[in-house]
Amino acid sequence: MASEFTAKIGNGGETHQQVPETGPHDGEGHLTTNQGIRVSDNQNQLKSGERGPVLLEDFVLREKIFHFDHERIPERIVHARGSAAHGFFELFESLSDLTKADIFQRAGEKTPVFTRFSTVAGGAGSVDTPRDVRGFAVKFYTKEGNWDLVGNNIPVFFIQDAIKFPDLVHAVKMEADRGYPQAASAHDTFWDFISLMPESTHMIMWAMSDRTIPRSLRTIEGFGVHTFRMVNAAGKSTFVKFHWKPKQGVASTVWDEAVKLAGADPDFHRRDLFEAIQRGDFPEWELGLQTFDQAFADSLPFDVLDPTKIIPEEVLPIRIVGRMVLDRYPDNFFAETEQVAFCPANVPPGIDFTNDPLLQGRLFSYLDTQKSRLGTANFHQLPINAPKCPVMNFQRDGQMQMAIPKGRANYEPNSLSETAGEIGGPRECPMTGFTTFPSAEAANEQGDKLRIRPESFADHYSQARLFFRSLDPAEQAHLASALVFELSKVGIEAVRTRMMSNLVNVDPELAARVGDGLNMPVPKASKTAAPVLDLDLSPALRIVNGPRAPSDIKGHVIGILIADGSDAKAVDALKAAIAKAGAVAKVIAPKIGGAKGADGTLIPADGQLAGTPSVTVDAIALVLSDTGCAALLKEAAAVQFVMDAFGHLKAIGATDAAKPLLDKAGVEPDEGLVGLGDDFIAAAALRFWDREPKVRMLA
Ligand code: HDE
Repeated sequence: MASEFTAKIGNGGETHQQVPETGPHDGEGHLTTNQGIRVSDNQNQLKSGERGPVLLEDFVLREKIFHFDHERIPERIVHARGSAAHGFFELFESLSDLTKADIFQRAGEKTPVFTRFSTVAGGAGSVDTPRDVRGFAVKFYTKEGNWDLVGNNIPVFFIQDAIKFPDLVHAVKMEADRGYPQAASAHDTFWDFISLMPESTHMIMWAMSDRTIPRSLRTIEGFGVHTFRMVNAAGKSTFVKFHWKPKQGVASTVWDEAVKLAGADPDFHRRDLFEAIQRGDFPEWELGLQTFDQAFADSLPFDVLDPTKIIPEEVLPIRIVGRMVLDRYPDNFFAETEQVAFCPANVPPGIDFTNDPLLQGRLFSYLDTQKSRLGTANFHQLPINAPKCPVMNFQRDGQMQMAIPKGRANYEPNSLSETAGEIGGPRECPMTGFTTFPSAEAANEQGDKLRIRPESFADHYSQARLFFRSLDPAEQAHLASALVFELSKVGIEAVRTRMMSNLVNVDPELAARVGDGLNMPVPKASKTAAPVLDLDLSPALRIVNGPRAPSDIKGHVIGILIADGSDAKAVDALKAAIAKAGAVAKVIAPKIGGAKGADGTLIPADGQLAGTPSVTVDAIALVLSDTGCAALLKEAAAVQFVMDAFGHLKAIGATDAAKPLLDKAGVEPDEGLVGLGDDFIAAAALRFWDREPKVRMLA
């Protein structure tokens, strides 16, 4: 039955639909066409007679459909699926010794940012949790123009030279003839390419690690990847690598969980980001720098221009210089998240490039791609892309020009400002304008024109080995199992064998584990272009038992499973304890209307059991009575809820009455199975890695 909505039939703007009885009719609230003409009826098109044909004259209808027909724009060729938020960057200390960039001058100063996270391979409508690298792109709206730090959640890349990028992307995306798989690297063409590209081996170690199945966008690190420069007011250049460190800790899912999340909630990461911001739990990252000079660069066993290499933080510590807080979700997904246009070439004076050949290629690509994606060279005028400082030049016209430049002069030099009443326009400024650092390499006019990869880029395996051997044993097992999974989806046996021959160079034991997982003989090591070195390990690279694993439940989501007969007071007490610890409680019941508590009161639910499986929460509490538990034993979703929480190594808090459900789900007692008191709050922060060998056979 209609309440504030009512159904009307008849002429004169009336309708069969339920429409609000009173809607806004005046002023700002009035519906108009794009020409500003007020619309009298948004329910019925203009017809010749009640049952007659539609009239071509109906400009309200035609404009609406015309605009709808053109709603879609080309999606990004990579990083099509993304989620973003507004926020600010706050500087902790002046970096004037390193850079003249205005954003880094004054401690405590805040600069607005817009940050977009993305997957790489899938289309815009793909799911949030495939195994994939995550983009981490930050637009700083500085007083000296926009600075875009367009990074990833992995500090290295697949290739060393931009000319290989189209091949890499073609290989990982849907196969050319069959159009699948979507958003997955587990297929022939990707591994065919990778197995032929030894330089990608280090990145593959990261890609097969837990880094590519993050729990949340809030729990990923970010990296600028390339070596950049900072240049100070005296013209001194310092090399810099940029890092983002999440205050929420670094956390990932287990593979089975990521797969199930894809079905349970394709928007899991997007929703998590939205909900965290809406509830005021603002995601935060610290900006860290690794800075160094040429002498340090020369002391390293690899080239700092090679984007397949890291500088371990044990070798060069990360200096924390500021923080980024994301505190506002976009008002409109398309206008902001979709239309935002990043470009690594957007740098203010004081930040500069190096000759990293991948970075150099990117400097061209992004501007070019925005033209085809956004359709006009004026995309920089869109609100989300427009700098928050004056933009003045003699560039003119083009499709969708939004600005109305004043004056006669649209060229420079001109002398019009010397004429009374004329506007001559802006002028270059050698003092404050962007100047390129005159590096020796850039000024080298002696060198031949070459298509060549330097010798200093030849070592493709030492850092892959460093990464694998630095991981916690649990993560090593995940990595080996990911390789087995992916290569098991490769139909061409020769590709699997070739890939294993590369893995032998990384670590013969890793290759043996993969060979065993595939039930295939391990081939001889492939030929290497440089000797493989045993570098000092870097435990800082670990997620499991690593320095940045979450230590408390702040920001976590805890699922409380209830059913008829649950103790309402116990539910309330648990919710209060969870809230006090800075986490979020989600009450899950068989029916969305809630469950009837033991005292007859209704316990409201936030999620329905079948639609809120335990993969969507970080830990579970079973607040059940004997009768409630007995009922849930006959509900597969309840059994699966508990089985998955156990299998995904999460903490389980339970009342005694929940024991039959625990038993049916195959839960074996361990440190992660606790009561509902403080133990649970402490346990809920963790994953119980020791449990894993009991629940899954890993490579
Ligand atoms: Fe990108 N990349 N990329 N990329 N990239 C794009 O620009 C490209 C690379 C990264 O949220 C595109 O607007 C080339 C490395 C992110 O909108 C395109 C090369 C890193 C995003 C493009 C690389 C990245 C992009 C596609 C090799 C980590 C998403 C749509 C030379 C440091 C930004 C677009 C957003 C997007 C080209 C390699 C990060 C086609 C040619 C390395 C986070 O211009």
